Amino acid sequence: MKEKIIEIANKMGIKSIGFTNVLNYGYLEEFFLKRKYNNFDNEFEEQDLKKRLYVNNIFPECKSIISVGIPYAMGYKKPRTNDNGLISVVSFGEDYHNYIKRILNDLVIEIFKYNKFKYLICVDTSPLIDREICKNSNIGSFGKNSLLINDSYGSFMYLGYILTDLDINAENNIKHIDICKDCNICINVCPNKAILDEGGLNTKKCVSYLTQTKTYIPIEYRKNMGNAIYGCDICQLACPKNKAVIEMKSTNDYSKLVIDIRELMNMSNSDFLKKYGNLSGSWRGKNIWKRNAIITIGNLKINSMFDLVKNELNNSSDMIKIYSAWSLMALNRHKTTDILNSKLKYENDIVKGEYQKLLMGDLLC
Ligand code: B12
Repeated sequence: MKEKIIEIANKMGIKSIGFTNVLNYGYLEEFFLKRKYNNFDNEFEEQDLKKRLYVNNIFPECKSIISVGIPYAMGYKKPRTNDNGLISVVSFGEDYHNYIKRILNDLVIEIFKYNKFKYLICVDTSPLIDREICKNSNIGSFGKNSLLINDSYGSFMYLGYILTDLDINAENNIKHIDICKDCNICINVCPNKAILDEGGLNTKKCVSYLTQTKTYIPIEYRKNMGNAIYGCDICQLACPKNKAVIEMKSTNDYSKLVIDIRELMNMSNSDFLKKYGNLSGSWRGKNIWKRNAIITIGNLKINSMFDLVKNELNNSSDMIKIYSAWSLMALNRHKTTDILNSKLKYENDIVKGEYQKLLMGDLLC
């Protein structure tokens, strides 16, 4: 069955395919508890460890897993822009959740011609640990930046897998192979120092996380977000294992990753959905992109947008007000001091507290 599935997948153009029978990930429990204790985890992860570590809690009939790595970012060069935002190449083109699910669905249909089975397709949104499952399926090895990397695609591969009730005898590649050795490039380039010296991530510092979270972004992290509107590619672009992929020839127009922030600032929710709703990076909604645009304006010192941001001090959202005040301070401290002082008496305690912090000079930008 295994050889037949590989043959079918290769015929469909899927080159990175592997299998595992490991269904019990209890061996990771200590690692997860330590991460939580160190506050390195985040709100995007399933909190119930039983759902994350035991595949049969998600799909009781599961006996084996068919995993794939699907490449992206071929020929990717970060588009240059001095006065606009940028979204990550992970969000280029069709939402990868739909794209990978379709590929896996087509694979199931093809395998069904030989053998019917029960299955569940997972891409990103399952509580299971995609990278551990795919590592065990021999799709790749972990880099220090915590990404799964292989020789064909570097780390620029989306991961997906099919939980099945098939009896497949897999190799189960549980061991960690150190592919980075003395290389520390990703650790050194990460603007927020989110990558730990020993490998792995303090996810709460990762720029990708900061662009997606709805929680408060500490002032000292904002500067390092640069012009990121969604996601971050810095550790991957610097990784030597990705050199071949980004040097490949491609007709993809990556300038589509540049986001017009002036337009974004004034967009309605429905216009946002029309323009960006089909991108994987739009899942957090317009206001989070808008918050990131406001941070970008401060970081890129786009003085021509001062009045545009100033208007946002009248926004009904505390979040938008707080970041606007910070951005205005970054643009023009003198002018903003007067503006914020005049607003203090109208604001609630949370917003007032933030304005006062900025007025006291607690501004690391
Ligand atoms: C929450 C989440 C995030 C969070 C947290 C990421 C994190 N590192 O924990 C944030 C928002 C920061 C994020 C960012 C990104 N994400 Co994300 N994310 C997820 C999600 C939904 C869960 C991850 C999770 O469970 N984390 C908990 C930790 C413990 O698991 P882990 O990160 O996979 O860690 C494993 C290994 O990396 C390794 N490991 C971790 N630390 C260490 C330390 C050492 C010393 C060693 C040896 C190993 C090791 O062991 C862990 C257990 O197997 C997964 C999908 C899923 N369901 O798994 C996608 C997923 C991990 N994300 C993905 C992508 C593409 C990204 C971004 C590149 C997007 C972008 N351009 O902005 C960045 C990359 C950031 C980075 N350097 O990891 C892909 C990764 C593909 C790949 N080739 O690895 C996934 C698998 C989605 C998918 N199906 O394609 N993501």
